[in-house]
Amino acid sequence: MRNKTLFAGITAASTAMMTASAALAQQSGELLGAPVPRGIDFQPAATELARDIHRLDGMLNWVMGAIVLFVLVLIAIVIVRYNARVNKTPAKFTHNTSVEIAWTLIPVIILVVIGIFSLPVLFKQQEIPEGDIYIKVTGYQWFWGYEYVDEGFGFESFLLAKEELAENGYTDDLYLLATDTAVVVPVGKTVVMGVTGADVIHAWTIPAFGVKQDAVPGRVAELWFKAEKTGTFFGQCSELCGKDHAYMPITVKVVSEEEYAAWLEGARDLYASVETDADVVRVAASQ
Ligand SMILES: [Cu+2]
Repeated sequence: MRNKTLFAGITAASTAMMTASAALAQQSGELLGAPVPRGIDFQPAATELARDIHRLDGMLNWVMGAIVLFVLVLIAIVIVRYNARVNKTPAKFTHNTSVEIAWTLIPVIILVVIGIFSLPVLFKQQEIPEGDIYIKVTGYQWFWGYEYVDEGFGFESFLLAKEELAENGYTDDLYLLATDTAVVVPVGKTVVMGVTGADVIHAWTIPAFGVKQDAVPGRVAELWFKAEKTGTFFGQCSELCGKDHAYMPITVKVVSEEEYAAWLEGARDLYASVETDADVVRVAASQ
């Protein structure tokens, strides 16, 4: 009875939570790519890559569930039928060729089937298309630097302190996710990001986009995404990079093309004169 109530409670709570977040997204026509309290599922997908990953995860869960169930049934049969009380004279044989062939071949077939579904997803992530916008992102201890390569400007992105959230238009629960400056990209355009590190290994990610890439010093790796919905999306450095690893979040704003053009206008003036750490590093390297 108690379990039933608990289960009903969990169901009701999760339904309410899903309805609430769906309503919120519908209201503004915008997605908020952020974790939710007590959430256990993925953040809603905002790119085809993320949708592919979710679909693959769903499929793997069924495969995994079936295998776990099968093994559980086998163990149950052994417990019930072959315990010392029921099975007084145990068999002494040690090999069974057909069973051995089966338990070798069937897992191989399962792995091949998984590969057929998972490899295309992996290749889609790793085969970088021609980008409409190219942004170089550099991980520093402990903030991110962004360069809009074709536009010739760059800026740095720092964690917003709790008391700075409201004035920047963020709610309090976005602490450790919201940054002072955000990466702004237009909806429906292919964005290619060159990811590197300046000091130690960091990792740039936006879960709702289905992208995650290590930022390794001395190497520029690439990732790409094409956001399908406007909204604000958050991520966090995902490679343990030192004492402030938890304090270098990532904020990406996906806006309409017109808004992007307007932002670019302002950003060119605003950031062109700002000397970033990246410039300092470049100057130092060339000297
Ligand atoms: Cu980091």
